[in-house]
Amino acid sequence: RPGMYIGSTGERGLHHLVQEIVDNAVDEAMAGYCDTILVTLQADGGVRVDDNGRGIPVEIHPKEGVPAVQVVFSTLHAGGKFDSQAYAVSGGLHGVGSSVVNALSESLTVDVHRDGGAFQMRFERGDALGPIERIGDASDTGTTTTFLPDPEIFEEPDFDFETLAQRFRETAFLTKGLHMRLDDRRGEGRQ
Ligand code: TSJ
Repeated sequence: RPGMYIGSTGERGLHHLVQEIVDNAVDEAMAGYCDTILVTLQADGGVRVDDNGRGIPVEIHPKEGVPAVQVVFSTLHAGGKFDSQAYAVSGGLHGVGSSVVNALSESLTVDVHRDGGAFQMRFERGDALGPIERIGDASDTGTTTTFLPDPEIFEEPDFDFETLAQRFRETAFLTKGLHMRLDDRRGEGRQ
């Protein structure tokens, strides 16, 4: 019942998906570890969100027994709050919806750069395609989430640039030192 979590499966619900993901990066900015968030509307209809924060921890979560990043994307109501100490700053209800976005996405990929490594985990309709993998080295840190909203759930899968841009202007205005950018790559060639 998607509407229970995102309100609707119409245009508002679709835009809500982006905000649920972006809120996690904003939390990282509010904690003082991230100053740039880039959102890209991709040619294939998907959305990519990049931040330059610390990267979601990839080590085994002590309570759950799986990598923290997997908890974030697979557990209802688990967001960036698995370390309540680190997240005392933002509070509120931000960042609890990543698993909802995952379940409502035909595909979702999370890329994490931290501890010198590039890590990746992929999902389809919320199901992990495999364990998190180290796919290379990285000298930077950050988190990237790329997702394609499920066309079987969202009948109108088109994002409105201005709706997103206006929301990001407000978020950037309210978050000291945070830069947000929205790129529209739709219509750039074939998929
Ligand atoms: F970028 C993004 F929007 F796609 C996205 C960023 C999506 C999600 C679901 C999460 C994040 C995200 C989470 N960016 N940064 C973080 N940070 C953490 O999760 C984090 C990092 C380090 C530590 C630590 O204690 O070392 C703790 C946390 C919670």
